[in-house]
Amino acid sequence: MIPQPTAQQALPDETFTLQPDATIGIADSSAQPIADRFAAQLRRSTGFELPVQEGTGTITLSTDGAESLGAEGYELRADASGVTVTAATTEGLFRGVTTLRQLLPAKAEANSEQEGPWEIAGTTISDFPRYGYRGVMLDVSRHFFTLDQVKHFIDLVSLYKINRLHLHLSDDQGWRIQVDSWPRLTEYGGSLQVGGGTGGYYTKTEYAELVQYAAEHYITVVPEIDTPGHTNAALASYPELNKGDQAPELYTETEVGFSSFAIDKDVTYEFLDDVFREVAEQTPGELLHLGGDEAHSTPHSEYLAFVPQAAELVVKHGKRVMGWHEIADGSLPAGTVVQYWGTEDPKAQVLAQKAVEQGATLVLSPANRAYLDMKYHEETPLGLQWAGLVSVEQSYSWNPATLVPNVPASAIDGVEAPLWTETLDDLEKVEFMTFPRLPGIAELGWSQESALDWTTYRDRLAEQGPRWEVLGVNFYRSPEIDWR
Ligand code: IFG
Repeated sequence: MIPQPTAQQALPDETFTLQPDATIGIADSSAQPIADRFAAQLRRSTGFELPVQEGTGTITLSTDGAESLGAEGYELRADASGVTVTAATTEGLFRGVTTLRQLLPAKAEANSEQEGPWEIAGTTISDFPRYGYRGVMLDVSRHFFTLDQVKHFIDLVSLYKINRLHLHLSDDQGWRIQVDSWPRLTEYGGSLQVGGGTGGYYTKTEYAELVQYAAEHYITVVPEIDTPGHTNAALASYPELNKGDQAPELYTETEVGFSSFAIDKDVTYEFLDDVFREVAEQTPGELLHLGGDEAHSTPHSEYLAFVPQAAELVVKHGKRVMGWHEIADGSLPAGTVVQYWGTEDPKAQVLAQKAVEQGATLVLSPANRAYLDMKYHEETPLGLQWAGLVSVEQSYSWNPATLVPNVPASAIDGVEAPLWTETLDDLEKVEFMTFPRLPGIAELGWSQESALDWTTYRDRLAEQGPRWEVLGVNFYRSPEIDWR
């Protein structure tokens, strides 16, 4: 089981077996969508009818209990008489059903009918997450990923109780989200991608469908519009955004730090006001990420003047600011979340401490631990290695509570694993770099500190292999793990 539940007891001599006449009971209609999605999956793999009905069933999903376990908590019991999942909210129920999926044999994930038996060893679980922010980031700018590809990614990461999807929607190589008031951002700025191939972008309809699909998996989308650097796609689309009113060419290489908004031009803030307004309107979540990283072509004094102005525009449109840790050098509005992407580099740690001193909280994405685009080892054919080689063990063996020195544990909102896509242009490559490291980051975000132990974790990770094979996940079979 990954993430390890907070409390789990085996019920020896008790085994639950799903029979062909099994039913799924829901205490009230709020559980219907979760029950329907779960039943549909089990019907495919077992061939059983599995009707969903009001009231109790062989498997009963109810949302009238477990209040003490919080919004994402749940209780689960499986014994010879059946399975019950109880939560105070549908989000908690979804987390409990996610656990139930892992208690069933891996073949329960199959898209075609499999032989039984469908057994679960008797157990009781009482579970809730350590951190509220358990994220993954997909860079859809360097290489564009379609709505269906992102949906598939959401299916996979939701298996590990990930609850935030940070979409890196703009960068030097491509602008990926429709902005009605500045249409050339996508028509022109979204037309290419790294390597010079055809890019792409999400229309507002597609983006709404993406946000909805994530919400059905109890994942909140955190959109990022990277500023004031990583802006070549926008600068190429509108000459007036440039200091000298000259638009650069579209860019399809992979250098960083060469682009900057014109900090002292009013049009820059008119532009961001429009962009943040339109993005905020499509964002049910409370966070809007304004980037802030690698602004090497923005004079630092101008950067310090820019951040509060950009942040003010995010707040104006009803969102809380999120940004990479460089923004902490400037003054931040209340409620800001600073994303730490440092390694052990003291300068980055100082910025994280500055963030906390001014009341911000932290999401931890240490590049030498959580960057899923880092190579596993020297021979990994994909990915980068500027932050070092990140083995499966390296990505798991760290403690979010103590990673950044001299900040209180209460300042940590959680963790996020970024997947930058300079070298990744299809789902197979995305899966190869994401699995098997993402589940470990998800565990660091969900499980109690006492559960974090590499020697036992690696055995639990090995048990995920058969599940990924059934699901067709192109995971890296790291020699660090004794795959089943
Ligand atoms: N740093 C850049 C990313 C990406 C990354 C690749 C951040 C915050 C290196 N910024 O990470 O755009 O290029 O590993």
